[in-house]
Amino acid sequence: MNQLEPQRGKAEPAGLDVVVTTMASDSHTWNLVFLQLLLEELGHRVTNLGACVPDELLVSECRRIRPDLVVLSSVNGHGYHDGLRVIAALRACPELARTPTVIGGKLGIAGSGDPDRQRSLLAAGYDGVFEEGRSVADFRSFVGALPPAGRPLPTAGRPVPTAAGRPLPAARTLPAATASGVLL
Ligand code: B12
Repeated sequence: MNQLEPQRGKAEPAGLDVVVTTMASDSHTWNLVFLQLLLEELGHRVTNLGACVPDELLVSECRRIRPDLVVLSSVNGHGYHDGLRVIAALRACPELARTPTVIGGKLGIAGSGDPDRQRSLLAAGYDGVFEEGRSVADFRSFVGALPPAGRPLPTAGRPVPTAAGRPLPAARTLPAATASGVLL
């Protein structure tokens, strides 16, 4: 192998370009390392934005990279509120309005699996919410069902929930995640 060639682990040409990040308030990093390793092991290319990412930087990096998937992780208990703010900013960008975007971790301070919390995150524009428990298995299934990089999302299937006031992207469909990954 040419030593100057970029090293991409087990990434395959058909693998997805994924942005992994947390949000402005959260300084935890091992969750991000875990997600990066998991996605790379699945053959995807990961840009890990690291901890305490300001909203403006998160949005500008996603606009620059134009990823196939954005994965937000938060464990400090502010994830729900940070997540609502960030998804509004991402979905407000026309080029990110259809990008599959999920959130997961410990999103509140009263344990995981609050169905109201998951519902409102989905309604705000997330395509999947993965809170602890079986979340990693469900997340793997979700990622595995996404179309390969460069292929358009399928036109048949489940429409993505949208935030009030956010236009429904044309023919926008995604794989239905299961259990904690909920697309209701
Ligand atoms: C290490 C640690 C820290 C370190 C972080 C160092 C670092 N470089 O990361 C330090 C000391 C800095 C820290 C600070 C704080 N921490 Co802290 N910290 C922890 C601790 C002990 C371990 C976290 C860890 O690294 N786990 C290892 C990783 C691999 O696991 P994980 O983060 O849980 O992620 C897993 C899942 O959640 C899931 N996951 C996560 N994200 C996503 C996303 C998707 C899409 C999917 C599918 C899955 C997924 O996958 C991972 C693997 O299973 C936890 C307690 C615990 N045992 O979890 C508390 C904990 C996360 N911290 C907590 C708190 C409150 C804080 C502070 C607010 C404390 C304070 N008052 O200052 C600050 C936060 C500061 C901030 N601005 O964010 C709370 C959060 C409470 C909550 N959510 O209910 C916890 C849970 C401790 C507790 N029981 O109260 N912390």
